[in-house]
Amino acid sequence: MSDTAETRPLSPADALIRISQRGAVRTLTLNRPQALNSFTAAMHGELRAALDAAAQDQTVRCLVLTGEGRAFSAGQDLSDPIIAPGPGGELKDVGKVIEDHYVPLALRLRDYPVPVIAAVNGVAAGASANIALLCDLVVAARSASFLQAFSKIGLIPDGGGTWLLPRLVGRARALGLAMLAEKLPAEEAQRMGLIWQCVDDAAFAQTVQSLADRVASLPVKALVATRRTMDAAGAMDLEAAVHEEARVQRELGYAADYLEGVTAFTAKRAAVFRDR
Ligand code: T3D
Repeated sequence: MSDTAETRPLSPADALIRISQRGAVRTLTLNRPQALNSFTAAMHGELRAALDAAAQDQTVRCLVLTGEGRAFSAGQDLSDPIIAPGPGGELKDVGKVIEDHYVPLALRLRDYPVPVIAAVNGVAAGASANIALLCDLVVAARSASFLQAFSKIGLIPDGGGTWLLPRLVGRARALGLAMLAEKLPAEEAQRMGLIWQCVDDAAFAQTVQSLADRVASLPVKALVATRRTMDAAGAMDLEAAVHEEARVQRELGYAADYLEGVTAFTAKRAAVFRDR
């Protein structure tokens, strides 16, 4: 993808989820900067629709999730009527909010048909930190941070956090992050293996764009199968995992991308992958 490829807006500029496309890269921008892009029911609804639309559009080969303004997202909007206590202090069903909104979002990202990059432009807190960490590649600006804010309000990590954090950084660090709820700077997040890359703020936009273009040019069907097979292997012993690898390789070995990859290698030319 050349640097001059045009970015096409696919939503109104004031949508809660701003949608744009550049080449084969679809970008979804969480767009409630006045409340640090925290999630309301309405924003969840727009995100679900935007994810469905991108999944169905065969021109999309990589998805980028990012935030407008100085935050990636501050998690659940704590003043949204779905969650905020009533005027007399009546409590709402928090479990229902998680089941209705965050469970489908986490599972959608786990099963997404193209690779997903989280471009963490600023603080990512609460469920949004874990939604970002569930993406396939997490790139953060150096000024960004990750905050497991839950213990501050008497909750546990959600958005997949209890499953993901110990797997990414081990039990000791996962418990430290979750219990102490301290902001983890992006640089430290990269150092401990929580994210793929931390980049200087000045280079952030260009790094995300180049990475997304590169991912879109790779055999995305195989990349998605890699994610799925690695996730499944976590619940298997080695014997089951190597058999599963054989099963997936058999499937990919009959796909057009494999033929193209081998043909291009033999001909000493760049491969052009098209499968999805
Ligand atoms: O019941 C449930 O919550 C169930 C759902 C669970 C899933 C979750 O995500 S739980 C975790 C929810 N999120 C949080 O607890 C994070 C709350 N926010 C913060 O801790 C801080 O805002 C940040 C560390 C993210 C950023 O701090 P700072 O100092 O840079 O910004 P700020 O001044 O705190 O926030 C700026 C504005 O955004 C402010 O509004 P104002 O005063 O300018 O009108 C603030 O109220 C608003 N804001 C930030 N986070 C949220 C929020 N508004 C609503 N909900 C938020 N989560």
